Amino acid sequence: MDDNTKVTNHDYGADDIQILEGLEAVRKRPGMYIGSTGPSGLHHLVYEIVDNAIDEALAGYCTQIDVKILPGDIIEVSDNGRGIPTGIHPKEGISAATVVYTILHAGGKFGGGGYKVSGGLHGVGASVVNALSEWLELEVYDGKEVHYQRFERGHYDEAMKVIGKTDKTGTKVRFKPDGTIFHETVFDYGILLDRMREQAFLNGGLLINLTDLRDENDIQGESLRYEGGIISYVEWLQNMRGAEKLHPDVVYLSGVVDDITVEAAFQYNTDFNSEAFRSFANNIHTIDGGTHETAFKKALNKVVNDFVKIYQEQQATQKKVKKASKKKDDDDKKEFVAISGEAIREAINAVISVKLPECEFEGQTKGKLGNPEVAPAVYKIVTEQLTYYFEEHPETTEIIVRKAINSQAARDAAKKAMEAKRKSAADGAGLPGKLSDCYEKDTTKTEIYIVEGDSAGGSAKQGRNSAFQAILPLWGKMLNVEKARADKVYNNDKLLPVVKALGTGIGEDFDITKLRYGRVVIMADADVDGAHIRTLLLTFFFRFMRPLIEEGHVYLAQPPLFKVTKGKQVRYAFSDDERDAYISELAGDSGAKVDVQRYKGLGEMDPDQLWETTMDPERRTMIRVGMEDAAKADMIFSILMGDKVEPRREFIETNARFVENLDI
Ligand code: 28G
Repeated sequence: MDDNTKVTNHDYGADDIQILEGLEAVRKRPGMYIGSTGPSGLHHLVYEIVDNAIDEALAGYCTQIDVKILPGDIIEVSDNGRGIPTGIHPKEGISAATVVYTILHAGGKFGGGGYKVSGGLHGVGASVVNALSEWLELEVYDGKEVHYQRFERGHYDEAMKVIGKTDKTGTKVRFKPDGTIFHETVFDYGILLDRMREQAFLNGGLLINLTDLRDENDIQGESLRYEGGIISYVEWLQNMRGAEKLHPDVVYLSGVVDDITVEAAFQYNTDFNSEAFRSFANNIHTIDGGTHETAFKKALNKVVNDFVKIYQEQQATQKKVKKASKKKDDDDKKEFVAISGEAIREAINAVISVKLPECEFEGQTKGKLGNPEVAPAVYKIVTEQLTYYFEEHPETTEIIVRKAINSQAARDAAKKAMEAKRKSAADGAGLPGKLSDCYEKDTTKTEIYIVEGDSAGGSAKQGRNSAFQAILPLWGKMLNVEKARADKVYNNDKLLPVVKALGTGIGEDFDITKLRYGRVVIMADADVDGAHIRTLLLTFFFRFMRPLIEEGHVYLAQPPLFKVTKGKQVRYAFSDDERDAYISELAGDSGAKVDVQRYKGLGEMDPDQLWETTMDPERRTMIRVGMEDAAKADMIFSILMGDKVEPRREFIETNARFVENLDI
């Protein structure tokens, strides 16, 4: 005890200075460590702590994690693992647990040849969370005693001390995020629930309890444990999407090559154009895929094609037997044409999870796994295991093989129809008739506004700067791409103008170098129909023109919701709060009459207003659509357009935030 008090009383030695510098660095540039100081960064704090508990579960010592949101938006996380070691750290001369919570980069690779597997900051998480918390309390249960230490903004006055006896083991952490760092310190139950559920799926068998105790009259919670791991994940996703299964069982493949553990699970459904992959590396969601996802697709391609070939040969032999007497053998020997990857993946729902000693993440948002050594490992395991699975399950195999053949046939038919259309001059092969094009050709300058409705299209057309802004009006409800076969999507009269105007083609023919506009802006009303069109277009881009989103070409225009006027003074408001602020600003002390107009739709704005508020690059705000947004739209689309009522109801209940934000 006295030994520990050496570091108290601000008698700092060299190591303590290192501590202080580390914590200061985190507080100075929180974004470097947690991405942002907005809601995403705030929730990240919880993930960091939970990840440490998950590591303890992966080490085989923890079976249960409890996460509580306490009144005042204080987070409490506890696990039943071994408890962070509390003994004096030989190098630092303070408790090992204190080291973990105060020294940046403490943790990292856990000793004993193991490795940090779960997401986050590779073990630097605890000290980062501590530095960014107004206060944090740590309790360690070692089977005999309860050890306790309190920190404020990462600093402590008192060393770790014993505060009681216990026969349990584990770790408990309570913290209050620092309100001077985070813009907003209110946690979103739905966001935490999504993350905890994902982690419960990825760590099959682990029990995670999430409870929101903020409102004593409305306590909510969820107990998450999935014995089936990622198999359960696929089942849950299929159910959420309201998909009808094409075959009864989820296909599950797993194996270990060198230090790389690979797990994959998938199932097909009866929809069209609804390929969905979720991939993870060390429990971190790789939203942009990477080497594991690419290798999985390649392996799936190979094995399904192998079995398509066998199936077609069988069919041919059966035919031959029937007409054996009539024809000579080699008459109808057909060349085998491989099924395309897109056709093979149509309507698949897959989860891929790999675990490896050290992940490298690439891309702008670090959402893509880069490790090259993962590809051969995934390819080997998936080809071997899937071949074996198909041999063992002939009925499922035949269903999948026939679906692949049918998907390819639909695509071929669609292509033919498209080409025929292209050739027929009457159809106006070039640009769509409704497009008001711009003069500029340089795509670093050009933009196209896809506008909902004819009247809004008219205003946009008059208000735009025709040098670099093109307008394409769309109207009415659009095709449900999920329920429509490929050939219908290719030829749909609502989407075809979009495809033609962008110039890139879609699906396998997509060619970004042909893109005619650098920015593709969706401009829809801030109401339910607008949200519908927005979701649908994003889903369409996500599924058929994905690089458009990946490379950041897609934007959402932000038209104002209110116009606040007093005499000649005009303000445009984009939210209720902003409206109220302008009302008081303009009313001033005089309390003079202020006029408030609510825009029900873009069509109510005259061309000048639309230009000023929404289209003028100098004054507008636009949201660039990221892969995460598009993937979310895709999921929302599936749920809201699906046939099943139950997932829709559940979705709307637990995801009020999306429904609010997206106005669906
Ligand atoms: C409740 C909130 C989050 C944790 C453990 C258990 C151990 C541990 C954690 O060790 C590595 C080793 C010593 C510094 C390991 C216990 C080996 C033996 C552990 C958690 C680095 C950290 N016994 N449980 N860390 N040490 N749970 N839950 O954080 O040198 S973190």
